[in-house]
Amino acid sequence: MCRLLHVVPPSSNPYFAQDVILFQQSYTGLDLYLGWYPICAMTIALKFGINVTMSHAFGGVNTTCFGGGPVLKHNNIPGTPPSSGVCLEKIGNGSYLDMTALPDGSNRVLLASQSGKIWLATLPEEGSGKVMVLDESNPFLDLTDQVHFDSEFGLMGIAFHPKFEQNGRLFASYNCDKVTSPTCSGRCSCNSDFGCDPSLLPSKDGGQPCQFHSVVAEYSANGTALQPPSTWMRLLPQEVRRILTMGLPYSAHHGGQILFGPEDGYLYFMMGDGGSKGDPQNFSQEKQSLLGKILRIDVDNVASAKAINDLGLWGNYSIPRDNPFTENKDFKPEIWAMGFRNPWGCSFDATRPSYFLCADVGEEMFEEVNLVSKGGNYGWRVYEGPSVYNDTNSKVTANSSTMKSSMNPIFPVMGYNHYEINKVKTGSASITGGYFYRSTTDPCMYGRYLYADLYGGNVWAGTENPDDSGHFSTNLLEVKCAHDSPVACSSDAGTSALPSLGYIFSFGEDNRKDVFILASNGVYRIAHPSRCNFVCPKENATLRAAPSSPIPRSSASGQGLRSSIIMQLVLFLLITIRMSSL
Ligand SMILES: [Ca+2]
Repeated sequence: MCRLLHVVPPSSNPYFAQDVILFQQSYTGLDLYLGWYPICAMTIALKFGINVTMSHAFGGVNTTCFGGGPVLKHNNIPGTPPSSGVCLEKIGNGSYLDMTALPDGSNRVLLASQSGKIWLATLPEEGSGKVMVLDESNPFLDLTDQVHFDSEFGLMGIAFHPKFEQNGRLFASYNCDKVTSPTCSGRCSCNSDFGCDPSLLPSKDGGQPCQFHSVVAEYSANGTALQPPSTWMRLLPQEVRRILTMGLPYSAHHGGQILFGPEDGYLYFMMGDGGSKGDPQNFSQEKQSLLGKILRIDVDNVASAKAINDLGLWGNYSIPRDNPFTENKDFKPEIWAMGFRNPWGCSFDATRPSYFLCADVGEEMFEEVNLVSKGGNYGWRVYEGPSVYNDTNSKVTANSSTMKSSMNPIFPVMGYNHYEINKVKTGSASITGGYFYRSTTDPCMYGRYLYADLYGGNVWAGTENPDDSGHFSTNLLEVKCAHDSPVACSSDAGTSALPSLGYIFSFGEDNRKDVFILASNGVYRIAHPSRCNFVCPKENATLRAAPSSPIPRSSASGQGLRSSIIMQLVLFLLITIRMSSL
C-alpha cells in the first residue's frame, strides 16, 4: 500500500495470492494460514497473535531449503516470550513524522512535522508524570515555505551530523514543488541514463512527472558549539548547502528518511520506487536509477565540480570509497542496496551497528523488514516479500523470468501478510519500521526488534534466535497505556485498557535508547511493564511501585496447551500436503 501519511483514508485492495498456495483451516475459532512459496520459503501465521515464523534468505543465501521441501524452523511456540505486552505512557498530543536525539547525551530531541516544522523538545523522566516540553509557537527550524506538504509529501526526515556539538550541522529531507518553490530544481529521476523519457510518463495526482522533487539539504546552527545546550532552543539554522535534489516520476513512494551510519559517519538516504502501482518502469531494479534504493553518501567531503559532473552525481557530496559499486559502472555509485518499494523506518541496532534493519512497504500482499547488507538486492518489483510479484501492466513482465534467475534476492527477515491484520482478505496495510529495543526501561523487550502497522495499530516484537543468526520469530504485542500516563490515552470504544494511537507514523529513540511511538494521536514512550500491570520477571520490582491490582495474564500452561494443539495441526497439515504432492 501507499503510505498516506497526512490524508489517511484506508482503502481496500484485493488480496490475491499470486504464486502462493494458500491453505486455510479453521479449528475451534483459530485460523491457520499456511502459505507455501515456490521459492522455498514458508510462512505460518497463527491468527491469534502468538507467533509468526518466517523462513528467509540471509545474506543472499537461502537457509531454509532442504531438498525442496518447506521446513518449519525457529518456531518459538513451545516456549513463552518474556512478555507479550508493551506498556506506553503518553507524553504529548502532537503528531510528528520523525524524531532524532541531540547527539550530546541529553534528554533533548528534535521532532519534525510532515508540514515542515522542526522543534527542539525536552523529554521527561520516564514515570515522572511529566509531559514533554515543546513550544509549538517557537520552532527550531521552519521549512514550510520550501516544503510541499500533501498526503505522502512533506518534511520526511531530519538528522544531526554525528559531530553536531562541534560543527552545528544538521540535515533535512523533504519534498518540494518546482511550480511553487524557486529553490526546487533538479534533474529528473526518469532520464536518458537508462532510456527513461519523462514525457512518456503519465501524469498522476495533479502533478507532471518531475514536478515534485526529493531534497536533502544541510543547515547550520552556527554558534552551537559556543553556547551551552540550555540556549539551543532557537538558533535559526540556515540552509548552507543543497546536498541532493531529484525529480520524482509520480507522487508516492519516495521514502525520505536520512540517517548517519553509527560506525562510518556516512549519510544513508532511503528512496522508494517513485510510485505508481507495481513500479511499472522497474526503477527499483534499474542499476542506473536512484529510485528504490538505499543510498550512502559522504557529506563531509564534497566532490569537485568536475567529479560531480563526471560521476553524474545528484548534488554536493562524494562517494565513499567502499560503496559496493564504485568499481562497477553498471550501477550508480551512490547505491548501497537496491530493490526497495518504499523503505520506511530504518535503524541501526545501537549495540550491533552492522545490523541495519529497514522496513519496506508492500504493494498488495506483504509488509516486510529487511536486514540490509552492502550491495544487497531486496527483490522489489520482481518479488513482493518472499513471493513473486506479477503485474501484467509492467514493463518488466516480459523478461521477469530472466531477472528472477539472475538477481539473487535477499528475502525479508520479518513481516506480515495484509490479511493477518484485516478481518477479511482485503484491506490496507503499511509497515512502520522501528528499533532494536536497547533501553533498560522494559527489560523484557531488550534486544527485540519493534515494528508496527500504520493503519491497524498493531505492534510486533521480533526475537532473534539464535543471536546473530538473522532468524526471527515475531509476536503481536498487546498494547496498553500506563495507569499513571502523564497524558491520558484516548481509548478504543469499549476497551478502556487499550490506547487508541491512531496512525503509527514512526518510531523514535532517545539518548537513553528509550523507544517512542510517533502516532497521529500523540507521542508515546515504552514504559516500565508494571505500570500496565504486565508481568516481566526481569523487571526490578523493588525499584517500581507495586501495581495496585495486578491483572492475571493468560497462563503459560494454557498457552502451552493451545500451542501444542496448533503444532500438531501444523505437522498434520505439512504431512498431508507433502503426501499429496508426491
Ligand atoms: Ca523485498
